Amino acid sequence: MAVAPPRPRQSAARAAQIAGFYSGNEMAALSAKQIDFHLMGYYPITPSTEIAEHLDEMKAAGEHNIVMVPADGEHGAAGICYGATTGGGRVFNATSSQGLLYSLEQLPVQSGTRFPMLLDLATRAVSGPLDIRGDHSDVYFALNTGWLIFMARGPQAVYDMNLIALRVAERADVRLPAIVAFDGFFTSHQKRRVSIFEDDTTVQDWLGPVPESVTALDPRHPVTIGPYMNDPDLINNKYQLERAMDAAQGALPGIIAEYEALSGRRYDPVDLYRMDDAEVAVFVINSAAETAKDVADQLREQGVRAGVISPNVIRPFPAETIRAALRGVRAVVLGERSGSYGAHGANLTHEVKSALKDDPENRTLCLSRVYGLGGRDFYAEDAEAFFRLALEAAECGEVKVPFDYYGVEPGDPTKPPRRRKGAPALTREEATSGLLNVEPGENGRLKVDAPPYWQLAAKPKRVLPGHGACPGCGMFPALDQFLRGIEGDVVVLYQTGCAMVVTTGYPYTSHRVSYVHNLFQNGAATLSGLVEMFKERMRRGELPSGEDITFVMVTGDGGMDIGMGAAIGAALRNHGMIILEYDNQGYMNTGSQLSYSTPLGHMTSTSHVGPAELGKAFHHKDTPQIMAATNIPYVFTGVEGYPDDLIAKAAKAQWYAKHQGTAYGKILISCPLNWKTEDRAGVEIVQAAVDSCFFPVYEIEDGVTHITYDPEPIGRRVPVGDWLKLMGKTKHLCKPGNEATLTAIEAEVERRWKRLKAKDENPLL
Ligand SMILES: Cc1ncc(C[n+]2csc(CCOP(=O)(O)OP(=O)(O)O)c2C)c(N)n1
Ligand code: SF4
Ligand SMILES: [Mg+2]
Repeated sequence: MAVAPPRPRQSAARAAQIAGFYSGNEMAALSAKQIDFHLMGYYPITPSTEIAEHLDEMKAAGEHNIVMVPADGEHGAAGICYGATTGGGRVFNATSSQGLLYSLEQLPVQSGTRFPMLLDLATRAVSGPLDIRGDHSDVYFALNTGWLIFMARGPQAVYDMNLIALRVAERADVRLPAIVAFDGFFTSHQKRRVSIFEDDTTVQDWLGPVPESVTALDPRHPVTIGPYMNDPDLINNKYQLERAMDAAQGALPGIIAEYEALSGRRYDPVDLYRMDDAEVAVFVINSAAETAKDVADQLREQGVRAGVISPNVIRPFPAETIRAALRGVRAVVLGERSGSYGAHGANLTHEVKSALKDDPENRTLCLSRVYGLGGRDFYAEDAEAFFRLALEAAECGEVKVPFDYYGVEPGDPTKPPRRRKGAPALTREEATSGLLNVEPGENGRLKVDAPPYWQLAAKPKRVLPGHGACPGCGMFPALDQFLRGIEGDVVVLYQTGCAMVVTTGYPYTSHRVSYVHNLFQNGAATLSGLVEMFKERMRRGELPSGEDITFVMVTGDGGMDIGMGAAIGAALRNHGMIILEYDNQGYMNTGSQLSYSTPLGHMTSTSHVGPAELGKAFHHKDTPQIMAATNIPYVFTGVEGYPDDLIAKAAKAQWYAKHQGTAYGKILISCPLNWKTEDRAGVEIVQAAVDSCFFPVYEIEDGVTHITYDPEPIGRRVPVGDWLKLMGKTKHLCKPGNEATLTAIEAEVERRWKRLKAKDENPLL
């Protein structure tokens, strides 16, 4: 295939623009489309997820050709992006919060080997506890990674900064990756009147061709990227990185001026508002700065010479400009949306203070305040309170409280999350029906003696009703069935996902048993630690003798993507615990993005259906078979429609967890909201998934496979299309023109089913 020669960069003159009404995420996606990145590696996380969603939608409509690679987690996404940059093209990623932290160790790898790319960060509070709203605690973790960091205070700035950042990043004397950070929800989701360049070519001409550099894709000129490097080269490498930051700082004014000529918009590294004669100032970043500016105007009307300092770039840190701006200021409040716990001020406080230290004539009093964590709003009265603090210090000539948190209450440590009234902790007697008996049987299989399901109905639920799941959701009916098959005390760990989100909104909890949350990349490791602590404390006699706890991890299918490594690790170590996956075929609590368990062709918010894309591009993950390959004693699948089967499997899982090691099970559950079905249709759809053999119901005990429900001999097998036609997300697969995808799904289902049957028939397989 012929490759079109890159367009040369043209001289800048004001280019045609069109007005629109877009959010920060939309502007991020639009700029990415216009830049025409070669590749985007991504993993969904609120509030940045929409960026990949918008780009996928545009791709399905045939509006761009960016290769969109859905990663198995942000660490994977960062690796995909890094690898792609070593191939010499333009690369894009978007993330937030824990996503940035999960990829953190890759960031210095990339800056240290000097491969530029663009990462959009819709900022969000770092967990834990988990909070999806915006602060700057995530971007602060990137301060030491060697990435350029631009701050964008509104949707327009997101677009503009993306173009400016990439120009700086790709300069031959810089060659550093860049982050453009904007406030989660406030900027990422709120729409504003904005302008974008009318022609994509304006953007591409502004950037020019991808600069020639080291590439791993030129076999005639082989290169060694990332050699093992020791003293003295490593320190020299870092010194060069520091010089690259200097080069970026030096290049910024020229690039900003060029961009102003092209767009009419100017972004100085530090936004100085009415600072010329200011005697008091507030230093805040991003959207809060706009609020502070309004308040500065009001104070000026009252005769107070107030000003606002707000950096648009924090790496490289514009120390000199800030130093100059504060020279005549009597007091400044340095407001930061992040803590640096134990450091007596967050990071930029110390950077501003150290900038001032280099000016022997500076007498500015500095007050440092952490504000707005976890998305706590910053209103005009808050900005005014900051100015009043500065005024007070200026008037009395001293800083009484140099560092504090703003807008907090001490809280009451005696108030843990509450169960709803009338739902005390379960007693062991209540949790034990006494009706279930499991013992070793013949042929290496356990024998379960269980009553019919209805007899267990009297057993109290471990998860209380009244949680926030959607109407018709299959999650809790199936979980409840499973948990009824478990006798005695249970401790649960829920990974991040719908089941966690809808049951534990602080200060309430729906759990009647002890519950631990960890993010879904690491729940299995966390629970394995708890299991071992239980065993050790029992051994030391620190817990009451006879204490007997079954440990159950509840995870979504997405948790078995990003958390696969942790799950496999726990399984290989064979801890006595149950990993229970509820599979709703996507990342549902974050808005229905594809997971690796989403089947081929299914429509999600990152696998759209359109002229250029037909849903998810690859087959669903066979997680039970992967877990079986770890040789754990018990693996099973199940559905709510076969309660006796599911309860027997729960009882077996408990026995294996107690006596032999890890048990893993996958339950297919309906998600009416994102499967786009009637609320009541779940049981029928799941039954069709089972009867079409898409979701076989089976168990693997001690490595031997047993199909526990076979639709074929009883004449219930249905074509895969009969299942797919029941859901809004798959109806397109049954329409003329899409036969190839339907055939591919049928073939894969058949291949897996035949292999399973062979295993069922031959214990050695
Ligand atoms: C490191 C990290 N990346 C991404 C997220 C965002 N996130 C939380 S839950 C979730 C999807 C969970 O999917 P699944 O496990 O299938 O559960 P479901 O929502 O479908 O119940 C995502 C993407 C996060 N919290 N942390
Ligand atoms: S999004 Fe789906 S899985 Fe999540 S609560 Fe709603 S119906 Fe249930
Ligand atoms: Mg899911």
